[in-house]
Parts: sequence; structure tokens; C-alpha cells
Amino acid sequence: MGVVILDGTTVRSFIEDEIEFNKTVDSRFNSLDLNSDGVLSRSELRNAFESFRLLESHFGISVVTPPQELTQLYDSIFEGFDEDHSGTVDLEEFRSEIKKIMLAIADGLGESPIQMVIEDDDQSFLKKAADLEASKIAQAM
Ligand SMILES: [Ca+2]
Repeated sequence: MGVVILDGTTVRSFIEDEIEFNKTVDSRFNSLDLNSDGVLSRSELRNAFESFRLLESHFGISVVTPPQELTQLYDSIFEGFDEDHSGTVDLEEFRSEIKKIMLAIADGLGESPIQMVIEDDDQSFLKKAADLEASKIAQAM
């Protein structure tokens, strides 16, 4: 467990590092695509939301949210991802929606850094953003 300091700039530079960002998002996509058909179904994406602390904090999902409301919430999130309304989410849609969410988080954070407590095995995108910045600082020294 550790503590990272995050602000909007950290998150933004992660998004702007297209190679790193796509690599992270693509590998998440592949691990979510349980039946390896190249797209995410509604239930595959729902599994994803349950494992993304990022989305939980962004969409205000909490453990006390009643199941019915949760289903509605997941449905509306799914519609957000499924831009062409094909009923599945492809890699391009996934990348673009994650980017939008991360940008919204960056805007929300702005210039005021927040401390985030993270587990060592944390797979969240925010942890990734913090790691990337740390490695760049290390390289510059
Ligand atoms: Ca699939």
C-alpha cells in the first residue's frame, strides 16, 4: 500500500501519452473481453465497472446503491460507451470513452493535488497515471 499525489496535470499527461495510454487501455480491454470476441458485451463491461475504482468514484457508485438503480446506472454507462449503438463496445469506443472519463476527472482535479491511498496491486488508471509520472521524474534525474 502507498500514497500517491495526483492532480489534473498528472492525469492529463497520462492521457496525452498516446502510446502508454493506449497500451494500458488496450490491455484492460483484452482482460475484460472474457470470451475473446474482440468486443465487450453488456455483462463484460459490467464486470469491468465492478473492478474499476475509477468508475466508481466518477459515477458515484457505492455499495449502498440499490441493485435496481445499479442496473440502470450500468445501462446508462454502457450506452455512453456504445457510441454506435451496436449493442457491444469495441476497442475504439472503449478508448474514446475512457479518455473522456479521464479528462473529466482531470478537469475535476484541476490544480489541486489530491492524495490517493492505493494498494500495490491496484490496477486503476489513476494509479497508472501516477506511476507514469513517477517514472518520468526518475528518468529526468
Ligand atoms: Ca466479448
